[in-house]
Amino acid sequence: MKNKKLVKDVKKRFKEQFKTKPLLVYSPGRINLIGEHTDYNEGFVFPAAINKGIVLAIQKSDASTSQIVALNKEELYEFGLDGIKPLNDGGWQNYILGVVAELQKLGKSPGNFNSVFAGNIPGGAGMSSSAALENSFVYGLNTLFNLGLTKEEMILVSQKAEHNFVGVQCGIMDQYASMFGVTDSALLLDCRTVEAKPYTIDFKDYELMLINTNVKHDLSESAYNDRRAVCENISRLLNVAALRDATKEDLDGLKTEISEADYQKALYVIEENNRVLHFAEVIEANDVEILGHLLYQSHEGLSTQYKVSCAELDFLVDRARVSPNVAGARMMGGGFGGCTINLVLKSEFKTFKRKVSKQFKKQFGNECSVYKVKLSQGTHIIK
Ligand code: GAF
Repeated sequence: MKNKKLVKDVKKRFKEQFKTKPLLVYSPGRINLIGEHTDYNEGFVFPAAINKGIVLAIQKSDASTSQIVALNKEELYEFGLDGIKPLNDGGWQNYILGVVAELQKLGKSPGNFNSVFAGNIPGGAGMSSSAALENSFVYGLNTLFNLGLTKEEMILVSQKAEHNFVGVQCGIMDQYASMFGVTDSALLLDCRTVEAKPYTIDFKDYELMLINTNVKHDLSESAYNDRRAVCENISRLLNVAALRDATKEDLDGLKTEISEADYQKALYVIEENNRVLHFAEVIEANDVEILGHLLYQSHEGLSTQYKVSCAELDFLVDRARVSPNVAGARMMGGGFGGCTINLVLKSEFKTFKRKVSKQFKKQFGNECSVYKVKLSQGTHIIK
């Protein structure tokens, strides 16, 4: 669904349900050019906000409870502001409850509110619908109740909501990209200083293609937290603040103390950090061959060293590798499903799309989805 229609539908539903005029917030999903699983190692990432997102309509309420309508699911949830706890069976509610509870912890309690939200980010695609949802609520509540939080503070609220109410010990990449996105640009983000440099993206004869496997394997949350724990453990053994500070030589010194599997995971992180910085150097010269090569290397590391890929993602990257029309490809996001990101020759976009879709269907029996995205502005009020 197009963003304009999304705004129209959310506005209409809010009016029907709550009979007042809302504040409207748009918060986008994100892609990531390169730099996967480096954010929680205080390393570098290269994400961009996209033209798919969440639209939130929100207004203060005098009632003793707050109401949220999730328009895509046609679900209404009502809750009180006291003693907020995560729901046991998970679901979208926890992202929002988490945001409200984390605001309360900061002493920035909002009052009751009514809200309607809907989105067009495909779920489980690794395009951060969760960060978009968190950011839309923290931004909306901050504006509505004059809580005085900066954008930097708001993304920390979103991240904590995810840690404490959803149970994923995520880094800061998704919330940052969704909040601070710049039109036509990707952000080289240093996850230690939480400062970013925008790069205008124009791959000339090439463009980005996302291919969604439409699968999300169960492992994703526990495996994510496990990977983070491995990295933190190795940092402790190396006596550094984070793997960002380690070199391959440091790691080699630990070889007898850690398993080969953990060694490879940490090595992946060190190498991926270097790849992001290399990518940023090459992007200005638009040397598509090197950029593509770095994407393939990133995937290889994610698949064979960090072990967060899956058969569907590997298949898509392999198909890209043998196509003369694709410069590079890799899995994107946390892994175990979701999308690959591909650098495809513009003139051959349709041909590759047709071919890869057919091959995927033949191999796995289900359809993959192909998207083109525009790099867009971050979270903002819709006037
Ligand atoms: C998920 C997380 F939320 C991010 O913080 C990041 O770690 C990513 O996986 C992997 O790069 O999207």
